[in-house]
Amino acid sequence: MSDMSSPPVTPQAFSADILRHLKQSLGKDASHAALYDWRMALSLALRDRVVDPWFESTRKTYEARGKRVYYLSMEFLIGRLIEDVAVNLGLDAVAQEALESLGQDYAKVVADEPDAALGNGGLGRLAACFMDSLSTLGIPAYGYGIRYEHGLFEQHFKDGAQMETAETWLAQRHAWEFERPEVSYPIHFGGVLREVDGAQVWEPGETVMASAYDTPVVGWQGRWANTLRLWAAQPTMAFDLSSFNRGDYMGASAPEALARTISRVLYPDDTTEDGKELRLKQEYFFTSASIQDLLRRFLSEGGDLAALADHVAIQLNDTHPAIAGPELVRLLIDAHGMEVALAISTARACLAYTNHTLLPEALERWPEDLFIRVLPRHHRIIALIEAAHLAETGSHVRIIEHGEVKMGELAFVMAHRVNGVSALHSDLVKETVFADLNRDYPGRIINQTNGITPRRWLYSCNPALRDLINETIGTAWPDDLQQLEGLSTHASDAAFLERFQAAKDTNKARLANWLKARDGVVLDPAAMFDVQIKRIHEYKRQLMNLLETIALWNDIRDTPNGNWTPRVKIFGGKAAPGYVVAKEIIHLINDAAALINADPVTKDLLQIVYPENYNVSMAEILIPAADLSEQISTAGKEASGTGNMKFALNGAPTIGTLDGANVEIRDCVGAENFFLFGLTAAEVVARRAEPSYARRAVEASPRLARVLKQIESGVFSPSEKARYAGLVQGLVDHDYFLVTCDFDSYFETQREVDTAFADQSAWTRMAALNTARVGWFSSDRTIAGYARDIWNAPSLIGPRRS
Ligand code: DL6
Repeated sequence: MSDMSSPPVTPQAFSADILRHLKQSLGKDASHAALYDWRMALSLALRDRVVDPWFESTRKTYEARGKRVYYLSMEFLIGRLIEDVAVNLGLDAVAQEALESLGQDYAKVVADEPDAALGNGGLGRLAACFMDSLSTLGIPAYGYGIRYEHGLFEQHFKDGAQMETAETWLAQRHAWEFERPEVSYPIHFGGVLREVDGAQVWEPGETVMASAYDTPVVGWQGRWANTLRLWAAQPTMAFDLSSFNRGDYMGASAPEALARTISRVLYPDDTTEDGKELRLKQEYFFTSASIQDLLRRFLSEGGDLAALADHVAIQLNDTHPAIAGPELVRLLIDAHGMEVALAISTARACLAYTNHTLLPEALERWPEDLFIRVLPRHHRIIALIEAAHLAETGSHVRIIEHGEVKMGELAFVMAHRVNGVSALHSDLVKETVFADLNRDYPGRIINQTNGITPRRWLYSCNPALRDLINETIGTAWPDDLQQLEGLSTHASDAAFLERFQAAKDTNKARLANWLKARDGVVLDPAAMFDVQIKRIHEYKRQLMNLLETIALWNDIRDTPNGNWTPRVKIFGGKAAPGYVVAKEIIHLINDAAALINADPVTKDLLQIVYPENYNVSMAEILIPAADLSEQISTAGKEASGTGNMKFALNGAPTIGTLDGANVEIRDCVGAENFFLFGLTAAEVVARRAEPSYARRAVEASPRLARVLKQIESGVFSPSEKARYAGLVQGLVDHDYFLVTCDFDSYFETQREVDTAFADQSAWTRMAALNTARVGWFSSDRTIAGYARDIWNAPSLIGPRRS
C-alpha cells in the first residue's frame, strides 16, 4: 500500500508538483513567488503524497474492524513538519533537488516554516513522538487535542529578563491541515440539572461548537498514516444580527469572541478565578469533542456499545483529559440509556492514564464550586464513580474531598491501567502519590519508559551522523533502533572514531554559524559544548549549573595559567510567565553571562550562551552539536526526561543524577560512559528531614559560599545590588531541591568531565558508545509496549521491509 511500492518519484516530477501548487493553490508565478509561496508549494506537494497512504490506512482499519487508539493530549509539540514528512516518505533528497532545480535554497525554505508549538515541554513532545511511532508501527490511531490559535509564547530577553509575546503560528495558512467544517460537536457548559421521571437532565447554560481540523501523520517509509485531529472552538451562532442592527457592533460579535477564547491560547494564566474556569473549559472542550467523535465513529460502524472496549482504547496523557471518564459514562447513561454500573465498567475498560509528574502542583485539583458551576452533570457522575469505587474496594481514597475534585484520583479510578514513564518514576508513583490506590487496585500501575522518534531526533536532525551510521551498519536502523548496537564493535576503530568526531565537528560548526547569523554570538567550536535545554524549573536545577559556572570562573581567575578545558555553557528554555523564581534564574544567567563573557582573563576558556526563544527547531540544531548533556534534576523529581535520550543518541555523554530515565540510560550506556553525581531519591528524602541541611551544606563548601556571596552582594547585578538577595536567601533557608547539597559533588564531577574531554579519542569513543547503546529508547519500543500491555491493539501492517 505504501508509496514505496509505487514508481519512485523523480526530482523532475516533484518540481512539476511544486510548480503546479505554486500556480493552482497559491496563484503565483514562479518569477513572483515569495519565500512563503515556495514553502507552501513544497509542503502541499509533500502533503499530496501522504493522502494515498492515509486513505489506504483508513480503509484497512475499517476492513479489519481493528481497534483504534485515541491519544488525548492537551499538548502536541510538533515543531516543523516539512523535513519530517519528506524523510518519512523517503523524499528528502528528491524534494531538495527539485526545489534547488527551481533556483531555491532548500534549507532556507524549510526554515521558513513556523514551529507548531502546541505544547510546553516533554509531555507535548512525547505526544508528537508517539504519533510518529503509532504510524510507523501501523497501529490505527487518532491524536486528539486543541488547535490553539496561539501556541507557547515567544520569549524575548530585555536587559536579561524574560518577556513574553503571543506566538502566531496561524498568522499564515497552516499547510498540513484539512479543515473539516462538517465535523463539529456541541460542547455544553454550566446551566442546571432537573429531575425528569427520576433521571437527571442537564439543561446547559452555554454551548460552543468544536470544529475539527485534521493533519495526516505519516510513518516511516509511508507505510501507514494516522490522523491528528485538533479542535477549534466556534460559536453556535456566528454573529448576532439583531444586536448589530441595533448598532451594538461589539455586542454582535461577543458570542463569537467568547466562544473562540476557549481555543485561543495554550496555558491561559490560571492564577485567577477566570483563568481557572477557562482552563477547565478547555479540558472539557477537547475531551468531550473527542469522546463524541469516537462514539459516532464506533456507532456508524454498527458497533454494540457493550463491546466498546474491544474497539476503542483511550489514552489520557496526564490528568488534563481526565474528564474523559465521567464524559464517557455520561454519554453512555444519558444519551444511550446504559445502566450506571455497566457504563462505568465499559468506560474503564477503554481508558488508561499516563502519569507524568509527582509534583503536587501539577496533579490537578479543581475547586468543587467551580466544577459544579461549569460541569454540574459531571459532578454528579463523579459522585457515582466515587461511590462505585468505594463500594468495590473498601478504599478510603475519595475523588471529591475537602471542597476539591481530584483529577489524579479520578483518572486512576477510571483507568484499567495507569503507567509511569520511567522505571524509577513508576516505582515512586506506586510508593508515593498513588500508594493507597495501588493497594486498592493491585497490578493496575505499570511502567512504560518514554522514548523518542529516531526519525526526527537522529535521521533528520543529524545528517552527518546519519550518513556515517548508514555507511557503517546499513540503513535498517531508523525503525529498528537497536541495530545501532552494531556500532559498538567500531568504537575501537580509530578511523571510525575519527569520522564520528568529524560528524560532531560538522554539527558544532553548524550551530556556531547559526548562532552567529541569528544573534551575532561567536562560539569557539574547539571548546566543549555543555548544553542544558529544557523548561526552566527549580527542580531541573539550571541554577546549580549556573552556580558551578560561576565557581569555575572564580577558579580560572584564581589560576589563569591552569590546565583548563575551554567550555561553552549553553542554556535554553522558557519559564512559565507566572513562575517568579524561574524568571529570576533566567535573569541571573543572563546577568552572569554579561559579566563573565566580557572578562578578558577567562574569555577564551569560559562562555555562557542563552539563545532566546528555545523551541523544537532550536533543539534540532543544539542537540547534535552538544558534547555534554546536562540532566541534573533533584533525584525523584524528573519523571523521565526525553532530552536525556536525544543527547545520548546524538553522541553526547550525560552528566546527571540517578533520576527519571537517566537511571536506565546509564544502565544501557555503561556506568563508565556516564558522569554520575549527587544524592539518590532515597537520600534526598532523608536529607530533607535533617535540620538546616542547606545552611550546613553552604558552610561546608567554601567554593559555594563564595559564589552565593558574589550573587547576593550584586557582583552580577551592579545596577541593582539586591536583585538576587531573595534568591540566595531562599537557597540557604529552604533549598527544597537540594542545590546546595549536591553542589560539591556536581562541581567535582564536572572536573572529571574536563579531564575526560581533554583525551579526545577516549571521549569520542564514549560518545560513540552512547549512540550505539541507546537504541532501546526509540518511541517505537515504547509504543509497542503500550500496544501490548495497555491497549491490546495490533499493528495492521506486516513486518518491516527495510
Ligand atoms: O513524560 C514526558 C515528560 C517527562 O519526560 C518529564 O520528566 C516530565 O516532567 C513531563 N511532565 C510534565 C507534566 N507536568 N509537569 N511538571 O510535563 O513529562
